[in-house]
Amino acid sequence: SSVQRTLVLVKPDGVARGLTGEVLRRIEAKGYRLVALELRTAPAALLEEHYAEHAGKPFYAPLVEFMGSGPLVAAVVEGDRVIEGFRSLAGTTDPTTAVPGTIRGDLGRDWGLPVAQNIVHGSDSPESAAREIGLWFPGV
Ligand code: DAT
Ligand code: MG
Repeated sequence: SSVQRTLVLVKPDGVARGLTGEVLRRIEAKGYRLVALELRTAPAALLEEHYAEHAGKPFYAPLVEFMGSGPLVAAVVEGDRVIEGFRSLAGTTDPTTAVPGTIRGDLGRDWGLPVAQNIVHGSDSPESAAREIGLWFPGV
């Protein structure tokens, strides 16, 4: 079977703008299932680990700071090819050029470098999903 799990984050900008429900609505409307869901303010150590692949890049420190700037919503989402499928729902990284119809394309605003604000995170591969779910939801 091609049922997978992915880690989704509604980032602090999405939560602050009241878009949590809209993001979850799109996930559920697509037919994906929520397996775990939690509102929390993430400590820097968790965020540094989550974004370890970007350590050393110019946007790394501002990204970690932004992600810890307020509550976010962390979720484990399950479904057929959901890793690829949620990335498709989310749209590309830059909200200005993300295709309309996607979360970032419809709802994202230009992020004003160096602080990146594009509403959602989704794991980018089965290996990332396993690693990230282990970090955010050790019991799941
Ligand atoms: P994605 O979130 O689409 O997987 P990513 O993993 O390459 O993108 O980067 C993680 C986050 O870092 C991304 O959501 C926004 C921010 N970011 C990425 N590239 C950036 C850049 N060139 N300038 C500013 N922020 C950036
Ligand atoms: Mg990524």
